[in-house]
Amino acid sequence: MPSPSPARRYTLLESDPHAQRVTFAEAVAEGLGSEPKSLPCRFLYDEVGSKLFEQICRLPEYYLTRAERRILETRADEIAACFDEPALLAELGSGSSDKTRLLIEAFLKRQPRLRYVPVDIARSILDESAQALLADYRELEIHAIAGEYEQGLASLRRETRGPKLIAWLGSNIGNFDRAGAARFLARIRDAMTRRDRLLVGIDLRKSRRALERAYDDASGVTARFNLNLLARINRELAGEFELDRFEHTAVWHEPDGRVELSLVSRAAQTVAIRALDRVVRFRAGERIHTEDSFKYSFAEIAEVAAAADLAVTRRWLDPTRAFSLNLLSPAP
Ligand code: AVJ
Repeated sequence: MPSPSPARRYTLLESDPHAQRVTFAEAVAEGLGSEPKSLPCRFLYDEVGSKLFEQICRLPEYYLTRAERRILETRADEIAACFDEPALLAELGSGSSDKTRLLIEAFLKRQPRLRYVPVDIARSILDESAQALLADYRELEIHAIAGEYEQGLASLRRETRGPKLIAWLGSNIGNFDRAGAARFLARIRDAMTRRDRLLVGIDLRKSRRALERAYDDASGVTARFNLNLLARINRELAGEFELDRFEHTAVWHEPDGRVELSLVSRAAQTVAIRALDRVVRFRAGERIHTEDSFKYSFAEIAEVAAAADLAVTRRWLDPTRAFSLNLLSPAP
């Protein structure tokens, strides 16, 4: 039987705009009005920021993406073989679904068709990558969800015809602190049945040198990515930040297990943000905390999993042992 055309194998669910979280303007007013100053990292990913992040993934210093891809290249078949019935593949924060192709191919060697449910906030990227996947894999059916993780999970909870693999790759868990990671894993757990599995990419603790370089590369791409947050305030909120008066920094805090990204004011200065009708004062050396990237030991992975009623049943590492892929199952 011929496969239906790509268009007939694609559905897109757009999240309710009223379910929207805090707007950029509200977050900026709140974060720059606080002491110490901070901005939520999710605002780093506008169109410009997403492009810069793709460049980060190709940097020689940023080992994460390559290490994870390497694991999938060698282990995707083994991961798919964890299911003894045709499974569904879901992905939180799917982006370009680049690495996911390896999982899709592994499942399609074992089952005649595959339903893939990517969840991402960027609708245009979802559409684009879905079209490319559907053209390449005739046995694929895609139900894309454009929205926050929460919407995706609500919809995934209803997918119970067979077992599902929920992939959460790229060490995106790293943006949560330990308690937040446990809480979010528990939300995912709530959308799982006993036969479902969660595949989580988690970056591991390593030397300060390797970590600080990964987040402050020689070519300055990560600095541009971070400074884009100020550029975005200028673009969207008529801000008057002079980007060269702020410095990007990345500092490894060993006890917490996190790399802290900040923008440090190079001098005492006052910056107007006209759309907010306010000015923000900076002391020389004052920082805006923009992102945390948490790194894990095996014990820490087991702890956050257990706190969410999940157990680590399999783990795969890349040859340099920099990065881990973890298969989590509902705890018995
Ligand atoms: C997208 C959260 C996985 O923490 O490595 C990379 C974000 N920020 N370089 C990471 C990021 C600066 C990235 N995550």
